[in-house]
Amino acid sequence: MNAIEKILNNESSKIAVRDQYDSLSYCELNNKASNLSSKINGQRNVLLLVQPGVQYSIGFMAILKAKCAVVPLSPDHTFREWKYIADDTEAALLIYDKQNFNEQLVQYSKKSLCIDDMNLDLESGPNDQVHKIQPKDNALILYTSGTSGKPKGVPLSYQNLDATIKGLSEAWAWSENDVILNVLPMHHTHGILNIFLCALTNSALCEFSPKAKPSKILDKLRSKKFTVFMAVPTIYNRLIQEIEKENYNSNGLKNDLNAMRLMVSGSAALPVRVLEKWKRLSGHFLLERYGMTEIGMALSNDYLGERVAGSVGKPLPGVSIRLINEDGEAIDKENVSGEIQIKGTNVFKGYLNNPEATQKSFTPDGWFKSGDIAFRQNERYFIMGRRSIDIIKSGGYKISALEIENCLLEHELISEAAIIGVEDEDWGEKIVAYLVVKKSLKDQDLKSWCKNKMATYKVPKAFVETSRFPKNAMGKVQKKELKAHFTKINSVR
Ligand code: MCA
Ligand code: AMP
Repeated sequence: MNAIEKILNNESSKIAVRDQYDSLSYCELNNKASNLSSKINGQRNVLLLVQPGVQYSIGFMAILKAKCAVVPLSPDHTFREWKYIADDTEAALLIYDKQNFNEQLVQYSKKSLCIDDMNLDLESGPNDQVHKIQPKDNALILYTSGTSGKPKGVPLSYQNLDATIKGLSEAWAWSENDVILNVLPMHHTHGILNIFLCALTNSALCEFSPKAKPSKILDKLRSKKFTVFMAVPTIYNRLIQEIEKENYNSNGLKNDLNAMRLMVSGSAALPVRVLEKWKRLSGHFLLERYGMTEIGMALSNDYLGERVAGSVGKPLPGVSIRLINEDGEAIDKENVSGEIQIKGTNVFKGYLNNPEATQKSFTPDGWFKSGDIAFRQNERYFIMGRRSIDIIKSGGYKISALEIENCLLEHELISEAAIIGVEDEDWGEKIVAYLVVKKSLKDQDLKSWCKNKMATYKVPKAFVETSRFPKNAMGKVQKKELKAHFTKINSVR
């Protein structure tokens, strides 16, 4: 049975999802989702703008039961960003909750349903039907930043989701006894696929605590209720700071985390410094893995075997990996770096409405080109960085330099803009804007201007005004020089 079929047909009375307000058993979740799905029929791609939690789970499953694709929207985005996705997916329906009501978006959507206003408790029949899926149909459309500016739609079929979920279930020994704490956003792979869908496929319990502060996450983790936790490196780094600030007794902490069987880090490089500190304080050797929106998960350290600091491990079940050098040849030696390319049922078919980007992203023989550079040592992969300087990873979010530059150029006083990612202890990489301006601008005014146009996590953390950019003979901005300049002015300060 496909992983999603397993979820949609689970009639058990075991608790499936919980948040600060409510909890639902698998049977209740499926009943409510069936009731909601009867209002969705006929649409194709459905926007879901609901706070991560029980209502989100109902909305998500209802859309799948209606045989539509879920298009999750981030509550942190602006109308402009939502509109782009609504247009690109030609979504005919928006499901939202009261907390995220946005008049502009509701008016813009052809049809909308407020999930909080609906009576989903009716005794109804639709869930009597065994829910069957078509493996090649799209189940989910996620958006990822690209090198060409606008975010790209990544349609994932049931088959794609199934491959990653089954691979992770086997590799990480998921079971119905698991209880996972989910603090991640629910419009990206890490929160949706690795946490939510893996938990539900395995009849485990997923508890949502969106945007929890480090102290709250720690309290939850110490409650001994949870067996699995997954987060991005920024979150582990902040937990460490919180532990150090509060002077926690590390033996007490280790004892409190006894019930935890697996702690995972991913979405960005985990600094070895963070891994080691976390191990010392918590007793847990973080399991690092590597994935991408387009491919789900590809590489993982061993659950039971040895884990290696700084490595993302070996290919997950069903995933083929190869490294390719700059001449397009496969590298068969260890310790030689090249681009990671991926093949497997987990890999998507192509970007939404973007055959050109799709063509550029696959080799003629069907391997997906990740753009990440790695080498192999003792069968394990080590990520060295990305091919493009214009893709920035900040706090686990992938951010396109070009998208922010294009936006900044809409400002009447900005003539040139260059976005760079600079190393940062908290964010991994921090976004910095270099600007050539017609008149000097205050950082605060620029930040406020940006916040009307883009999610706050994309807003540059620092602005540097300059009279001209270093450029090569072709007129291309030399971003490495800007990075070096930023490091220099900050070491002087
Ligand atoms: C929030 N801000 C950020 C970020 N998050 N700025 C840069 N990068 C970020 N990631 C902004 C806030 O809007 C705020 O702006 C200011 O920074 C301070 O926010 P703070 O309260 O410190 O942040 P937070 O709200 O606590 O969020 C930090 C976070 C969050 C919890 C680390 O960024 C997060 O949930 N990241 C996870 C993203 C994720 O799930 N990625 C997986 C993608 P202001 O002060 O101006 O209001 S999937 C993926 O990558 C692949 C498939 C994979 O392998 O998993
Ligand atoms: P996204 O497309 O937002 O899902 O982000 C995928 C990208 O995150 C990958 O292409 C990598 O650059 C990065 N990434 C994910 N996991 C790791 C990891 N463990 N170490 C380094 N980079 C990672």
